[in-house]
Amino acid sequence: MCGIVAVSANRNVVEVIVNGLQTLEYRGYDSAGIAIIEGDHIAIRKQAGKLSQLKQELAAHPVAGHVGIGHTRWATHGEPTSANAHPHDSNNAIAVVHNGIIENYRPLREQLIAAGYAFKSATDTETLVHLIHHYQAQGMGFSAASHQAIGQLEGAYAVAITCMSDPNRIIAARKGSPLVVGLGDGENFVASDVQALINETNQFHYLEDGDVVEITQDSCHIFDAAGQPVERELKTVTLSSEALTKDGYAHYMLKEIHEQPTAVANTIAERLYNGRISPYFINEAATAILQQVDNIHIIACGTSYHAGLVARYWLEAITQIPTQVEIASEYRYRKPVVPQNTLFLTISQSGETADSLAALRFAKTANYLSTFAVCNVANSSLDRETEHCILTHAGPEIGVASTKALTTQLTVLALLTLKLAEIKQVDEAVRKNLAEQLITLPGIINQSLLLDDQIKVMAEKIVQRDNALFLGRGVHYPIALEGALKLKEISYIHAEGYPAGELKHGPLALVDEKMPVIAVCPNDELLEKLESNIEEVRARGGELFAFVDHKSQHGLKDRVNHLIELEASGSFTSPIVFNVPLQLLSYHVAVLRGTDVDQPRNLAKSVTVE
Ligand code: HGA
Repeated sequence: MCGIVAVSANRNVVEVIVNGLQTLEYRGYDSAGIAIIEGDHIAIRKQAGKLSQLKQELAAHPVAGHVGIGHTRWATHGEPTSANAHPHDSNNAIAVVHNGIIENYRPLREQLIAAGYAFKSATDTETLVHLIHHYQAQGMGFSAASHQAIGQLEGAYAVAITCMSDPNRIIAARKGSPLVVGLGDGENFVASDVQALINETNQFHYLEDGDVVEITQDSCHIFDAAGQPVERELKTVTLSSEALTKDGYAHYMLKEIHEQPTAVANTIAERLYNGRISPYFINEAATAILQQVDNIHIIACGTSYHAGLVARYWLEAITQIPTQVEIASEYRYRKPVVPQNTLFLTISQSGETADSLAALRFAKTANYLSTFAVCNVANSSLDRETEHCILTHAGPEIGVASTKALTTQLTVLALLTLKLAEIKQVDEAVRKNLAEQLITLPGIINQSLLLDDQIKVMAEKIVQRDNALFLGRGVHYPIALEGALKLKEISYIHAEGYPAGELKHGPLALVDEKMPVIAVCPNDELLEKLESNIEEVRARGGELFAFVDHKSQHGLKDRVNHLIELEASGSFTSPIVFNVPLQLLSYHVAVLRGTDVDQPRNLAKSVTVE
């Protein structure tokens, strides 16, 4: 959350910074700003609202210069106003952009106010810029003052700093929030992720926690947490800038929903061969660990947590390995008991989710057999810090509401289940059937996408409602949770997901003719039970929407108000298939309500604060 771009070059850097911020808007979009060294002063432009507001401001009041920093914000401290937008400056001598939370900002702020500094914002960030100024005023150079001030910060941060007295240099640092350094020819860059710079360079250093970097047009020096010069590997990143466009779709979310057949096929490719998991899936060391696993703890947040919940049903039913799933922000602050031979597994699209990373860091100190992760971003903090990372091959996901990332997470978790099934010597015919279901999955998802017109009609029935209930049973219960989350996130309709059997224990009281109830009804051993739960809703006048397998012998046709039949899949991959029409349903409801589908209010994609 919050995106940072900083550039030192021999050309005007304003456009490079603004273009970089555009790709980082997924990280936060409540305000944006830029600071450019312009002759004898630092020119700052900042605006509340999206980057488009800043662009208008820049068109009205242009700036130009060879060195600058930029920021797109997701507020944690102080409202999303222009005053609280970054960059923050101290006496127009130093300017700072920051992603994260400075936890000790209150005492620092009080000390600085006592020393005579006047604060212009309510942010935690402003303390850093005055602190650097304070040390400079005592005679330190830009570099020494910045290192000194950064060393005093507690909490999480990625920062970039520019300074009038050393106008070619940018100093940046990270601890807990992501930051990469891009190297160009006569120009160097810093950004929150590689996407922001991919039009400028493909050469990147991934900074480690505690690193401080100093760049000028023609130099780049990295220092570790102890202040010692350090080399970080230079990586060549192959990411096409086309992957970051909407490709003709109205929204990134819609494009990403439609990319799912390909994303799943890419995630399976080379990992499944002749009905067996191939050595390309995980290496021998990881396989050796899986051979010892007696328990699994899955820790994640949001949509990734729902992926974990589905995996628990698969892992326990197919491999009989006891599996617990927990929300990372809860797990990290309790004292979990870790039985012998327990595998820690965390799931995160970005690989930068602060709570999941903290859980991983705790797990590395606890009695776990090993740490595994499922993640979409190679070289992310999670990828680098976990012992074994299995990448999803979803490609960049820009829409804040996760779609193809979840589908590919589930695909990886299904492959992992199959791998463990091989290790546990589950019957070969069973395993073959699971593998076949995975192979046919992209085609079946494609069929679900063809239901779009029917789903749009359903969306029109829901668009005026204030609340909705999503029901599922068994492995489809997490899909009901995810359906509700998606609707909340992008349409702002209050929605809850429930295991259908739980209705009578409370939520049934909410049901009347104004309550849409959306039921996920696959053709499985719980279908009859679910039908009874649906009857309970019908008897109370709730408006029923059902998604069913088209081959099932359900008796729902005359008992629900709206019914959509899906191409039948096997029971293993069924939760993945049923999730797709729910994504489309939320999407169409949100479009009809006129919300900002790709950038819903109050949210951001990569949640790098706790
Ligand atoms: N704490 C700073 C930065 C916010 C942030 O990184 N959000 O993810 C602020 O509120 O401005």
